[in-house]
Amino acid sequence: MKPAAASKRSVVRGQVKENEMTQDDSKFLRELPGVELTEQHGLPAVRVTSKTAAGLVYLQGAHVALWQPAGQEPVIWMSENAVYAPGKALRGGVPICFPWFGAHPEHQEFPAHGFARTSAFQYRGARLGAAKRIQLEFALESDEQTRAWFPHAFTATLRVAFGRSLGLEFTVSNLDSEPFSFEEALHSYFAVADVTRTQLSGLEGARYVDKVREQGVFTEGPRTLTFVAETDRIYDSAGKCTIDDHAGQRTIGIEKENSAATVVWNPWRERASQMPDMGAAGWQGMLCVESANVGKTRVTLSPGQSHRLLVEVSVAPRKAG
Ligand code: TA6
Repeated sequence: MKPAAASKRSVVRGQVKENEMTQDDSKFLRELPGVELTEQHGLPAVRVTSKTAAGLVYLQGAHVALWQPAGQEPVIWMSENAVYAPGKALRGGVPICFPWFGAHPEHQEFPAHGFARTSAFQYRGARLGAAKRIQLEFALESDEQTRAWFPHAFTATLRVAFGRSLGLEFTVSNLDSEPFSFEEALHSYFAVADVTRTQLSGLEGARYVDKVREQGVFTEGPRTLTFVAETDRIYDSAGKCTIDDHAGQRTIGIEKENSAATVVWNPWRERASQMPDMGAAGWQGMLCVESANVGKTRVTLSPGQSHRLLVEVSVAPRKAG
């Protein structure tokens, strides 16, 4: 990684494959057909309704809570028992974990998974992108409150593109005069018809830390993953993953850029029963596959540098077999 003196637009960790969200220089508009500022469950949100998809993003946490391409069941899972209240993390959707993942390393009393997911983002507007995807932009800027937890000047921006595919682009910029490090994850909950009949491919042969087995380090075997018990793993993996949802007869493809770790999580029956916002049967209908930079893959930014994490999600009918 190049040290300091980089321009504000420089991006760390090698070449970013540009997508239409990063290439597009057009402005985000306050008003666009199919985009509505609204309130849902008492929280401010932006709703997208187009021929290709429906979407919903809460301003709290820039939390994507719905992506439903036309003719499909929702692809992003949201708990029926989620608690919607200011400052309370929502169960489901795509929580943004930033600037740390899990518990804070020194201050256990700080919010789990960082403060981004419970902070109010600004809505900056919408625009129509390539393939008729409606793009939204949300931003969080450091202030007195964030400095109490993370003493650095930064901006964090989420761009979301709703269409037949879902695009997510999370950018962190260092506006400080000192370098800083952070962890990040787009903690995506995907909807599956039955997790016990779901396979995940793309992690074969990858090393992982298993939180369920005392943080032990293991190497994944040559087969696709199946799910039979609580799963909570951080894989060294920058590649594509595919969820094969047998019961739902569809596959969900998750491609990413600038993410060196993939977190896979399902709490399973017992742990889920201790999580009131998960709902009794909720765990069976979800699988978290999270695009992350955590632990040893945390990101360090020099003053003026930015880091961009890109995720593209697609859905397709399952091929027999
Ligand atoms: O990403 C997996 C994980 O870190 C798990 O350890 C699990 O606790 C989960 O996130 C949910 O965390 P939350 O703070 O949302 O309850």
